[in-house]
Amino acid sequence: MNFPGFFKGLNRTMAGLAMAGMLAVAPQAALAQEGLTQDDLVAPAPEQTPASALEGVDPAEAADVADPEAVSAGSDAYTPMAPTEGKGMPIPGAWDVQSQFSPTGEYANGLHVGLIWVMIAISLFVLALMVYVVVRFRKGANPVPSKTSHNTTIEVIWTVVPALILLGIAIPSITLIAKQYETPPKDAITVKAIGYQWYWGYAYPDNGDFEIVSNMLDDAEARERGEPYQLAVDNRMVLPVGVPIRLQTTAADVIHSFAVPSLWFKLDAVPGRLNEKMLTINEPGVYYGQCSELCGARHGYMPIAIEALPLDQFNAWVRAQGGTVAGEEEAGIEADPSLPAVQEPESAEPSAPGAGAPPVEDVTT
Ligand SMILES: [Cu+2]
Repeated sequence: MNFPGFFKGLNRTMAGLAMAGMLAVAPQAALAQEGLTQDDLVAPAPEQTPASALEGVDPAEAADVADPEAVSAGSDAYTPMAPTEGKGMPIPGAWDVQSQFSPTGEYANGLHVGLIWVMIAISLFVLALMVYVVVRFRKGANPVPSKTSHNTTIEVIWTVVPALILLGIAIPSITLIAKQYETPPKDAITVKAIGYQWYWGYAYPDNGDFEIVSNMLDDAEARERGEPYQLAVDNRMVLPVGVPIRLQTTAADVIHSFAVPSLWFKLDAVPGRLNEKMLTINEPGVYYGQCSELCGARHGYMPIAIEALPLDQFNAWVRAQGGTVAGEEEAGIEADPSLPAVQEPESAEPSAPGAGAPPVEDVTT
């Protein structure tokens, strides 16, 4: 037996055990200093459903968890818009970020593309310098190397020029941050996205405070509707186009994140907190997203689908859901949920038939 080797091995083992012991003891020691026990730090466990049971939850059943009183039954008068292939959704084999359909998204994408050109220019410049040095100063062409070690002019240039480039990048970069935190104007339409395990609820506090529950469609249903599976939902979040939206997020159980890549929108939905960010959508369309915060067993199965409609069609949809449109109560006109939505389902183009004025009589005539 090789004794020195054996003892060396033993030493390592002992050192490892000692280290593990230290790590195990250290947290307790820290707690003891503050007069706490481990139990104080552990929140009382809420009533937990076993993970096996959660896996089997049918999305339709899961929807029952929400307050049924608050949930609108929806209306047959409204037919979901057909999505445009490749718009507002990921494309197989795509290299770049999704095309952007919000002003902030367009700005951010412009910065992204601009930065790529800056990187290409710098990379090519450095490559050219390296090729020049390798060729011009190789041993064969330059047998006696120069002993120059300082050149003030060049040193000033290679300090100042990169600093100016960074300054040039910082300006649009900080502008983008400011745009993303811009406060919505007072008259922005408030819509609230509520994360549940594992579906989304969309509340419209400015429109009679009804709530839509949105569950993922299964493969067959999504196919039938011509929508991408795992992005398609039964009830979409319907939003108006071209007006600022105060999009708020919160959650009922754990942290979720409301993210729609083609609208440059991502905001955590945290229980007990109300986060908000302004969103303006440039044009009608269907824009898909997903929960982007690991929230449990069915985290990957709570997609987001936003249907953006011109304001009059949005108002018609609101009425079809039994909601109210701001300003109409003052005019003495009751919102009538039985009125059909003024909407052309196949197209949300402003000139499309049916995309006319909302069903509101002019009371002055
Ligand atoms: Cu989630």
